[in-house]
Amino acid sequence: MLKITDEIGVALADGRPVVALESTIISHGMPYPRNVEMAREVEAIVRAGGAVPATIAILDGVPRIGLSDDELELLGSAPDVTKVSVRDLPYVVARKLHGATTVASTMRLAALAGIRVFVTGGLGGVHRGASQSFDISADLTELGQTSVAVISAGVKSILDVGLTLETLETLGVPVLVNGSDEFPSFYSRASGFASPMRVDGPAETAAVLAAKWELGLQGGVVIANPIPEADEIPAPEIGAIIDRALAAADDEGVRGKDITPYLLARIVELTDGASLTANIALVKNNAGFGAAVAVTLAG
Ligand code: PSU
Ligand code: MN
Repeated sequence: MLKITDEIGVALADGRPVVALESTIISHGMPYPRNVEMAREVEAIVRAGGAVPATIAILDGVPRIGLSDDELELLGSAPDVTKVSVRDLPYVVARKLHGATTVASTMRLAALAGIRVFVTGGLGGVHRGASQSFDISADLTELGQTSVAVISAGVKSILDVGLTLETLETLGVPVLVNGSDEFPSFYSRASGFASPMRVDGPAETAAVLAAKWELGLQGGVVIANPIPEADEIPAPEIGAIIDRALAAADDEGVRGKDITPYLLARIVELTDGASLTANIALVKNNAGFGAAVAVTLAG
């Protein structure tokens, strides 16, 4: 039921490095047209790093591994693209809809295709106030069971960073931080939480992935790659904005799967676009690192 491009199919058959990329970040994470520019740039960075990019989405109900430029444009601009987590996959396939895949569903489709390294911007996690709302992203359950490594810039403080790290521990998911003793919070390098496990560079990272999977341990690995210093928004500054965005979401009664896209768009507005610039910079940074991890793992 998967449609894999010839280029990716051949690379996988030859054991060459392939890097999965998600599409919710394109359709629901950033405004048009910068979302499409970002998607193309990230693919180019993965290629320059010696790996084949595999952007994953669902088009007309068909799960697709690898997209053309026109298809990226469609995902970034069409109004009728559903945000698809794992629970949404069967409905979108049966109804032949367009779907943008989250971290959870991208991991699952990547694993079905045989791809082990996946680059994105931010992970879903335990939302603030989850003790009342029960809002915990399916990204975490997927990390507990599907053997794909996910490179992100950590967890944004629209989430409860501490509870997200606790949940990942419960699920048996290693959380590595590249080159830092502190777990990063997406827009900034600081979060107030120590790195659960520190690695320095792609070789040390790939060694942990190989060890996990050679031990027969099922499930994913979180690799947090802090935003470069030059691009970061200091934690107190973005923290105040996030609090305002959360209050606005509350006032408007935004809930469930709409909450993350709503908050991201609101934060872009409240920062006059500075959060979007930081978001794009960190995804590009992750693409270079992810390609290096995939190349090391394949070699
Ligand atoms: N964080 C971002 N940008 C995003 C997302 C999270 O900075 O685009 C998306 C990812 O696709 C992630 C999803 O998997 O939101 C989580 O949504 P939910 O909490 O509904 O599972
Ligand atoms: Mn949720």
